[in-house]
Amino acid sequence: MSSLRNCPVEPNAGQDTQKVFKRCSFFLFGTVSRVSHFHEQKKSKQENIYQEVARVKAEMGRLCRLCPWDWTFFQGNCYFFSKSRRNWTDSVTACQEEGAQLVIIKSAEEQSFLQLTSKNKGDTWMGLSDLNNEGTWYWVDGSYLFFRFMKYWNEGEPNNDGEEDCVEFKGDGWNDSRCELEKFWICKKSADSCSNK
Ligand SMILES: [Ca+2]
Ligand SMILES: [Ca+2]
Ligand SMILES: [Ca+2]
Repeated sequence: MSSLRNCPVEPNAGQDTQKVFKRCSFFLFGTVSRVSHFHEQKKSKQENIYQEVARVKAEMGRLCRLCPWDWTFFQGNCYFFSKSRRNWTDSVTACQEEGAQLVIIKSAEEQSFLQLTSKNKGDTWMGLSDLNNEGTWYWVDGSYLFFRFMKYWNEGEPNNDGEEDCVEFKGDGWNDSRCELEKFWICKKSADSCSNK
């Protein structure tokens, strides 16, 4: 078998140059084959990696993000719990700027979830006021407050004490408060649908 030993850099005097050339050709061919086989293996490993990356990318695209990263998903909607405080009107604007609304409550489950979150955090604005007509409560989307939600008022509220036209989560229930006071706020918008992506 050919090896590097049989393939001298300088053929000795008297050696058959043609034989040496033949041996060296075998040796070189063997070496080139091994190197090329190594490169093939490397290439195929690389291709596998590329394929895997493409597969993971496709999978990530398929998994749909329901809410923006700092929003909370709950029963088909996304909620933003502010970290700072604003007055009621500025809270309405802050939510609009996010393509959302100062929160409008539609169900008992949602009410419990938001009330508890606010209780742990501090007084928090919702999208309900009687700014347009004293004593008549409207949500920011123009819908009126259903009778079944009246039970969420704290005892003795709403009392319009010193002109209170905006509603907050306070303790275990709702309170009408002065709109110019700065409080936390909650925005709400529909979650994205995975089927659209
Ligand atoms: Ca009023
Ligand atoms: Ca009022
Ligand atoms: Ca009050």
